[in-house]
Amino acid sequence: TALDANDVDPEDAQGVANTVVHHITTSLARQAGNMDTLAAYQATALSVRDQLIKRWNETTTYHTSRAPKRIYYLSIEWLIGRSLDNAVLNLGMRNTYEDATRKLGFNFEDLLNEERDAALGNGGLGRLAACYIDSMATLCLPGWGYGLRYNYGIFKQLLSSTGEQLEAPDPWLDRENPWEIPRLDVAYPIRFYGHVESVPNSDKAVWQGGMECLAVAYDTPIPGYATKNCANIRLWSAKPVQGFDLNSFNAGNYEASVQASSEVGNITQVLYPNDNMYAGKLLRLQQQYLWTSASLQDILRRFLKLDKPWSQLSDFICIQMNDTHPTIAIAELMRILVDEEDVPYDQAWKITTKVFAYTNHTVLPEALEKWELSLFEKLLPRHLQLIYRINYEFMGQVAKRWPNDMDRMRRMSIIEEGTPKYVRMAHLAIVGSFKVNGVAELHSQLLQSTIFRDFVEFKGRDFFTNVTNGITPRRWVLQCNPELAELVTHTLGSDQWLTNAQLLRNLLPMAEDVNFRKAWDVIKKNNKRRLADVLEEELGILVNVDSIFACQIKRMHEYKRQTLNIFAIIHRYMQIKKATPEERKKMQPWTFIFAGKAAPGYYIAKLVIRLIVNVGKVINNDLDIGDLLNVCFIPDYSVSIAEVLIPAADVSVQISTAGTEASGTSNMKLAINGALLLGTVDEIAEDAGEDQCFMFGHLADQVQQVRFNNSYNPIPLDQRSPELAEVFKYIESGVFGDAHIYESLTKTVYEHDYYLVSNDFGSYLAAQKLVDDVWANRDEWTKKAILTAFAMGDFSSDRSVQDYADGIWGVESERVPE
Ligand code: DL6
Repeated sequence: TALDANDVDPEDAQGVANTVVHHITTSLARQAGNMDTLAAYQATALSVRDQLIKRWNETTTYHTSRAPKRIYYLSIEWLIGRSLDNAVLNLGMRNTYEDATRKLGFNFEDLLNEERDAALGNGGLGRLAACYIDSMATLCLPGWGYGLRYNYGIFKQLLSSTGEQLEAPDPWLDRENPWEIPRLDVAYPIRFYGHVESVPNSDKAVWQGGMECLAVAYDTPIPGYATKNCANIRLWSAKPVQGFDLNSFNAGNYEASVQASSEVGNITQVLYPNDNMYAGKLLRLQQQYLWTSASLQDILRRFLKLDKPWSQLSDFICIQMNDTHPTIAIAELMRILVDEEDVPYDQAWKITTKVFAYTNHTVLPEALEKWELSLFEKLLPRHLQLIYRINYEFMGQVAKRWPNDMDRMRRMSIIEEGTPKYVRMAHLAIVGSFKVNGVAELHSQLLQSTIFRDFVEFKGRDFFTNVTNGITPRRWVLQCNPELAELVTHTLGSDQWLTNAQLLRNLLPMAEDVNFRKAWDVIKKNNKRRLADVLEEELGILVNVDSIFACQIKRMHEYKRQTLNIFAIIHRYMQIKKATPEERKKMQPWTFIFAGKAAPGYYIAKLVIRLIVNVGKVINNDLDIGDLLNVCFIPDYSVSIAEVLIPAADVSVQISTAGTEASGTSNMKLAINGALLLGTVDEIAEDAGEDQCFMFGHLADQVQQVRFNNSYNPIPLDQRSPELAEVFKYIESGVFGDAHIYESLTKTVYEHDYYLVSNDFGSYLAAQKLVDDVWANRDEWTKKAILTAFAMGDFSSDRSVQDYADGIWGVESERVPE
């Protein structure tokens, strides 16, 4: 009987079943005849994990022997979701595991549902990292991800009976996590606070005292698709250096004896639940430093084994910073080189600035990280000294280039003057990197013409670049929409599109093929039924599967304008109520689906959820309107929920104020699954063709002027948008509950309307009307959906990651031999 992963034939279901039974009796210490679905899931996961570890070891050995340049992707968030289905698909063992678990009396789908999501992220940024590591493994790039092992991921979102968001903890590690490998022997010391003593006649200093703790490694192997290569995400957990203080314990003071340990444990306790909004909390800076310092120590330890001089560091290492969260790594590398490795300051700076590259994910000012200087100095005194020196040299260069331009110096400085003073992390990231990129064409252009304009003049245009985001077609088609994947593979005659998504373009002519369209419609309908069942079971809402499923699934944020959508829904409801039976017959049925979390402290975003839920209650219970309109808010949005929602969508609602959404990746997932884009400016509209999309609203270069007018030359709402004024009156009449509740929300629009909700309302309604018209001709609709989906090849994360590898990282594929 084969029990060792090395001996299992990937197609031998019985052999695989034996490995599962082996884990039930040994790892889980249970009777094989007495296991529930949870135990069966756990044993199956452990069996799959054996396969991953085998590949992980082979990859590590191979890469060590080849000593290639490596890429390290530093991301404070990793929104991985579930791993079992993805792993068996990437290993090419999905069918074998399905058969094996059937032999043991289980339905594989049931096992999949036992898994908890690894929800170590807020939204787009963390999910992007997860897609990128999948692509790095699939492209066989020698690379690892580094992050934090939060004991609690993003909070669970509950809804009160009045529609308010409530937050509960997400104790995802309460059950054993079969996907991680604890590396208790890989632990690095981390210091906080303390004081600095300078070393005379040298750049060096000695940082000592304060609080010391350990960062301990936990590895999550990430298998590539159709390759033996397996990447790794190394997550750090904070541990006290000593379990407890024995002296206090012996003196009978138990509380004091464990105090240090609980303080340290707090550092990696919980993920900050803020998306596109920075928190400014000491604990967050502790997280950032623990993570980046441990990662750097780990990276440099591997480099030192190569026995190369420091001057060659950038020949072997590239570090990609996913947003500014890891920027302190720049100062940390300087500290290690100067203070610990005796490298002179100037040389250390040359080495450091060839290693780091920085990706910016937002132009929103409220999301740009800046640390209060006094807090920074207290926690990381040596790093602040180094940042002062970096800034001093940098300001010198600016002054040389633009003498007496104090205003420019003030704008560009890493230190923001004022009371209080701040350390601007984006400025440090730019000054310390060799390349900076935005995440979509428009976003990268806006970065260069707005927040980083001075830096473009200083560094030159080539320093800034664009790498458009992407999503993995393995999880976002093969795994979540197996019927569509099968249709594509069958029609193309091969599954190579899964690693070369550009091949999808070859299917564009199928839009004209009536049989293909029929097959397409059947799949969409099946996916819609699957979602409708969930809506009925979970929310008790019966929806019409022949209605237009319009999905807006993303974090709740004013700039994303869920407001525009819910106000337009109310408008539609009012129109239906007014319509005669004859007019109603001509109307198209819609089901609007929302999902997304609001940051716990974001009052307005939470109010929008409340409005959506309460509007839904009224509309869904109004028998008079039949099934012309439904509104669903699915609580606790997660990667797993997205996997059910996305294949079922007809319309992808992407209606952020133009220029505010850096890239938006839900749109890519929705489009590749055949949802038509209803939105403001978006790069994917270029590939899909604007004719396939429903675009509306002011453009990015008009926004500033409109904003200015809204604030300084305001005209009353009933003139700006009579339709919206009517909607507000309706809300104020109390139809959706006590009108006072929503006053602060409507006030944001009545007054300065920073996000142009009123200015874009009319054109949004007009765009929905166009959707209605096309839906009336179902054949045309299906053609557009097919043309959209198969034009999405460019938005594969394989393309994005290859762009990074070629244009920024300078790393090459190192495929483990078969
Ligand atoms: O690049 C990934 C993702 C984009 O798709 C979204 O458009 C953007 O809003 C998001 N940005 C952030 C910024 N966060 N911080 N800090 O999450 O990045």
